[in-house]
Amino acid sequence: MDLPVINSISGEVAEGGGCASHSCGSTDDQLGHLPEHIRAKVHNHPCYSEQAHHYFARMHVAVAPACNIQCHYCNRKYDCSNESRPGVVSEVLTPEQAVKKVMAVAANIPQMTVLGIAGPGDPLANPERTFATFRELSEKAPDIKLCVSTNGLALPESVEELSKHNIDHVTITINCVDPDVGAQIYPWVFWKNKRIMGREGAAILIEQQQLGLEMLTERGILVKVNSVMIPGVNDKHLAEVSKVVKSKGAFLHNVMPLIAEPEHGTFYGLMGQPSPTPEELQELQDACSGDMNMMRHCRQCRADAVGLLGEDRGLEFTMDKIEDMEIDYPAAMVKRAEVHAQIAKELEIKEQDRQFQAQAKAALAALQGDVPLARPVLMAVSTKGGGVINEHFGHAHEFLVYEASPVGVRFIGHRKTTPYCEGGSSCGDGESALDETLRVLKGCEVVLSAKIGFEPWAPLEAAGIQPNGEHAMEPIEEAIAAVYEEMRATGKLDEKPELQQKVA
Ligand code: CLF
Ligand code: SF4
Repeated sequence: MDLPVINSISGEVAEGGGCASHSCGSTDDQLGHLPEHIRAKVHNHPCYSEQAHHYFARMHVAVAPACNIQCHYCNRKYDCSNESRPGVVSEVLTPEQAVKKVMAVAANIPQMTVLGIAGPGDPLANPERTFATFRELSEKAPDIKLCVSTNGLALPESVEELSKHNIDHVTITINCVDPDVGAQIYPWVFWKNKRIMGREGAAILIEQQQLGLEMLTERGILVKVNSVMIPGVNDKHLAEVSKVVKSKGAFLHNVMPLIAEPEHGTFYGLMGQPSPTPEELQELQDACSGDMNMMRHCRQCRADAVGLLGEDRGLEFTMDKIEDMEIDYPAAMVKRAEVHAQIAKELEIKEQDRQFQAQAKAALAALQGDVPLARPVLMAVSTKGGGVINEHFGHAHEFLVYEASPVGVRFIGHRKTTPYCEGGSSCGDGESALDETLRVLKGCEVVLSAKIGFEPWAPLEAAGIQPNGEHAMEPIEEAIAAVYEEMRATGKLDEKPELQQKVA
């Protein structure tokens, strides 16, 4: 039995990979429900399409140092936590340096399709630097999508300028639509040359965010809303936020976990504000998904991130290395177009294959009657990208978690870990790294990797997680569906996952 893949953008079950009920001819099964002009905007944007993030990369340039508000999860020493992990610092670039860096990366990583400005402060609180970068890039590298992430305070006054530079993707961090909740998140905002404190400041911020959102959607600009889930502060409120932003035309909602550690020196970190658990985050994302398309693959990347989501190739492109690079961008554009066409073809073949298998499954089900209901199973996968299982268990910095059930395979989220072994046979602190991996895989019953060494095998089994290296280089969803079917056929779905409960 091949399972359908559930649309992680719409939440709908997409038979045969999404296109069975739409004559879309799409190369991206998850985007099949979207109109053609929207699909053209998101099919190769790694944040706006879960499917795209396996193939296409993004980069950020840190050109925007100043900020016009204060968030309780932010320490000014670090990057803007609205779009990145707190506790990382990016080197601030001039617009000229940033343009050079973007062109160098685009020439060397043809899969890089999107340039985002996301900090280290707020891009729209630094309009000259941000727009100088966008202006020059839209002229010199017209094949790169431009993207910006903002707290929204200066958004309404920037919408006209954003439209001029052909910016199709804007992220607004909206943590609340109620000033009483906002007063617990934002101690002040800087508005019309004055610092406005507490509830009054939060009310101004909310008003500007909502106005900016409406102005952008009126112009057809795709808006993603980021919200930081802060347990006890806005966790009960974010479903309402989802409803409101959806009603105003937001395309996607990304609920991210608060990261608050004392060593980051943030207000929340120092006062011991708890972060949500993966289960709490998933529960909220599921609750919001009834009203909104949810993003679940965000990596909270840094303001100078380079590469596929989840990887950071920034060290290959430091300014001293870039200074020595000769870049022939017209030639690079030809190469980039070839690579993009190649990926599109690969996706199309995968899509046809999925559709074929789904049709075969539907025909079989019609002959056999209804498939009996079985319990859902969480499975973890290690991948380096490309939508296939191609990472060794011991090298994985993160695992992607999927849920397989009788209605399909759906992406749940990612969980970071310390690689059990960076390679070779001498894994100095491999033991504790394995403990960490066992902890982060809590709730998963299977882990699929390109290869799993002998040593972690027994501890994984003892923790109730079945290691599986039989699907190396296979497409992720297909492999998961095959394992789930095998579990069903061998009666494993009738058993309770008792060992998992022991680990928990
Ligand atoms: Fe960057 Fe943000 Fe654009 Fe993406 S990131 S500005 S929309 S190109 Fe993406 Fe990174 Fe999550 Fe942001 S994974 S932090 S959502
Ligand atoms: Fe920090 Fe970003 Fe908030 Fe500004 S908007 S205070 S940089 S997290």
